Order: sequence, then structure tokens, then C-alpha cells
Amino acid sequence: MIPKDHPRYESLVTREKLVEGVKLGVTALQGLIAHGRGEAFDYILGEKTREFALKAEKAAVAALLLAKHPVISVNGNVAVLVPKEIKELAEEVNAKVEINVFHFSKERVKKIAEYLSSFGINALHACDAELKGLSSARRIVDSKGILIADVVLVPLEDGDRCEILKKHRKKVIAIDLNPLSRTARMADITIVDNVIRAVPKMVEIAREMKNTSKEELKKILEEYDNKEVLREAVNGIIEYLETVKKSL
Ligand code: PTJ
Repeated sequence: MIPKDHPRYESLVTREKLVEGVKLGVTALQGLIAHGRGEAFDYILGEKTREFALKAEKAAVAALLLAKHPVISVNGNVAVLVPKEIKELAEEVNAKVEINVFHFSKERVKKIAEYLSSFGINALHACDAELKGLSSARRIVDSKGILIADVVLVPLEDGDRCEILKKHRKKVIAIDLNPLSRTARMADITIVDNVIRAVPKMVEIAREMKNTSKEELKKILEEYDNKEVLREAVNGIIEYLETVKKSL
């Protein structure tokens, strides 16, 4: 039991969710390590949604709303961290949810599907198609989902699949706390924010943007510059560290 007044309450609760996820066979053990790397970046980003992340979240929602076949890809970390919010986002932008994992086994995919279903998510997981050009298990996709998607949201991604999704001419939205990662640099829109803040924020933005015209949504995308957003994220880290250094 984590005391509510613990200064790192939220971070500890998040860890507990992932540990529970591992016990359920939903989250991969490697997911704990990946989360640790994410936490380190979150720490030096100030553990809040920064302006550059908000800009990317708005562009991401615009891209999802404009898409013909938007798909939200869910792995073992995302499934346990933000299931309720994934359901809400999928409903708001009319996207399909698909299970796609790096550490693949049919049993694990089934466990994730059952877990998501307990939150009311009917996630695609037929595993009946392949993304050509990718050797990792992430190539295994659903013929009604990622295979035919035009826009894919990939929270906590590995660079290889991001590259292949791009080769398959899909627009890729990544959520990755590491602005230096291959995924971050490869994606069309990179949200440098913690998935636990980014997804709820996107739900909020989607609700606000619901009645925005297609022209306005297109304008948001045209004006969006991912390289600039990544530069702002790196600057954000430098500035945060400078501020902390001055306070020492
Ligand atoms: O469930 P599976 O089998 O698909 O496995 C999932 C993991 C996360 C283990 C797998 O995709 C993996 O190994 O990912 P990587 O290559 O370690 O990349 C994960 C990236 O996500 C890293 O750049 C982390 O900094 C970042 N990250 C970790 N936790 C968060 C995060 N970004 C946003 N929010 C987080 N909570």
C-alpha cells in the first residue's frame, strides 16, 4: 500500500500497475526496464506536459480525426497504464484499437485482449497479416487494422516498426519520452510526454476539436514541424537542468 502523501505517489502507483501487469502476463518483464528509461527522461523533462508536447498532441488528434482508417496500437505497457483513456480516445476519434507487441506469443496477446475487454475495448488481434520488411514480431498485424491503416498511433514504440510503418506509407504518431530515440526521430508526429499524461490530454483535445472543420484540422497539420518540436524538447531538457543546477 503506497501512502497517498508520498512525494512520489503517482510514480509509485504507475510502477505498481506495471508490476501487476507483469503478474497478469499482460506486461512484458522488459516493459519494466523500458518504463525505467522513460521515467529517467520524464524526470529531466520536469514530469509535466510541456508546450512542445501539447503542440504535438494537438497535431496528433488532428491527424487522427482526418484519417480514414486510424488505428491505436496497444502493447503490454499501454494496456495496463491507460486502458480507460485508450477506450475514450478511440471513441472520440473513431479509431480501431489493435494489440501489437514486440515480445510476442499467442497466449500473451490473448491475455492482453481479455484484459482490454474488461475495460470495454474490443481490440483487434487476429494476427492474420504481416508488415513486409520487418523481422521482429511487431510485423504480425491484423488485416482489418494496422495493415490497412493510414494513421497509426504507437505509444512506446521501437524504431524498427516505426520505420517500416513509414515505408508502408502510413502516418505515424509516436508517444516517447525520449526525444533522441530512433522512433522519436522517425515518426511524423512525436509526443514527448508520459503516456499517462499524453493519452488523457488527447482525449480532452479530441473533445474540444470535435466540431473543428476539416480545413482547420489540415491547417494544424500543415503548420506542424516535428523536427522543431524535437529541438524544443531537447532544449526543454537543457533549460530544466540549467534551472535545477542554479538552485543547487
Ligand atoms: O509489450 P511489448 O512486448 O510490445 O513490449 C513493450 C516494450 C516497451 C518493452 C517494447 O516496446 C520496448 O522494448 O520498447 P523500447 O524499445 O524500450 O522503447 C520504449 C520507449 O518508450 C523508450 O524510448 C522509453 O523512453 C519510452 N517510454 C517508456 N515508458 C514511457 C515511455 N514513453 C512515454 N511514456 C512512458 N510511460
